[in-house]
Amino acid sequence: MVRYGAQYGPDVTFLGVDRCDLDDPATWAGADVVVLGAPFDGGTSHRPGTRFGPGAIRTACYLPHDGSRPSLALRVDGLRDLRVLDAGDVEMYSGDIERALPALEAAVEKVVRGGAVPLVLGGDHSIAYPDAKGVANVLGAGRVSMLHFDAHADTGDIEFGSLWGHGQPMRRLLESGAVRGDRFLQIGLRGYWPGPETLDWMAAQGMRAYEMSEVVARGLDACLAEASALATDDCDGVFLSVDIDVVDPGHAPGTGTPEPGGLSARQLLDAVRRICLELPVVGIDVVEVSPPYDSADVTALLASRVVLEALSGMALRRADGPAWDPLRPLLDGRGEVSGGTPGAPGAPA
Ligand SMILES: [Mn+2]
Repeated sequence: MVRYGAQYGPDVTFLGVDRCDLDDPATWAGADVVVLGAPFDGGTSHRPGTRFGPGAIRTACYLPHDGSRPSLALRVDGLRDLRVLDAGDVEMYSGDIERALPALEAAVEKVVRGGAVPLVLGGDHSIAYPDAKGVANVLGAGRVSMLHFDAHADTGDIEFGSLWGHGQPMRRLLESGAVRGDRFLQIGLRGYWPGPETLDWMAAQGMRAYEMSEVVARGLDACLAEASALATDDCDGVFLSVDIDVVDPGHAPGTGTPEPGGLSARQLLDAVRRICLELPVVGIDVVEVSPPYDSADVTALLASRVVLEALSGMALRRADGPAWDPLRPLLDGRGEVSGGTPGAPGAPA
């Protein structure tokens, strides 16, 4: 197979890291993290454009695209201390969500089976379903908790007559059994959606939302400490899903459904760094960057730095601890770390 590359625009990698081809196991043997682009906005309910997110996040940086980013704060190089490869985009035609999401799920599952952490660049938030489901397909239903940064709960049931869209992935994940309701932690919710019926459903699942009002009252650090303890209680790993609209539109204007009153860019970067440093993160997605609505690349740059803080945190976690590897010990015969043929694609979403 030939590497698919980019669905839109040039086939560039995240800040110049080496490329790989998921269909050629030799090209990603030994990878710690595999970047996947999910250039999909067919699940968008309002302003589209996130199909251009992966390309913007890969390239938004004024420094050389040389596959190296030494962190001033942590004194590690997330792109070099870890083996980070970019597998290009998964082909996801916006007009066919029921084909696009399973294609992504199969790619994520393949990455996990190979012993690498999938880092998915969205794309609208509908991709969180295949992302977390693809991880759970390997590590086990209910064994991975969710830390979800967002202005929105994304727990809608049927929207515009469809079960699939960017307002519903979290409900579908719970219904599928991939993630337990009582290990589903949401941070940054605010505004005027969803309504009471959906909030009641969320409460009945045991979901815990740290709304912005609580974050402001208690402080983000206290909320994160509590959420982290829950996320690691009787779960083997953590999936981190970052909707860039958790950040205030003043710091992240390039997104489809902006909601005033969010986190600062600084708060999100610190939170992502801390989570990836302290917790066994086994999958990440960064979603809802919509370049057509961005201004001066502010939002794409922030997403780039979210990715780098995640990788820097993981790199320091490994440097600090003998048992860093978040994934390989969990595979327990379910993976094919030794470089064999990656497993069969997951069931259709
Ligand atoms: Mn959102």
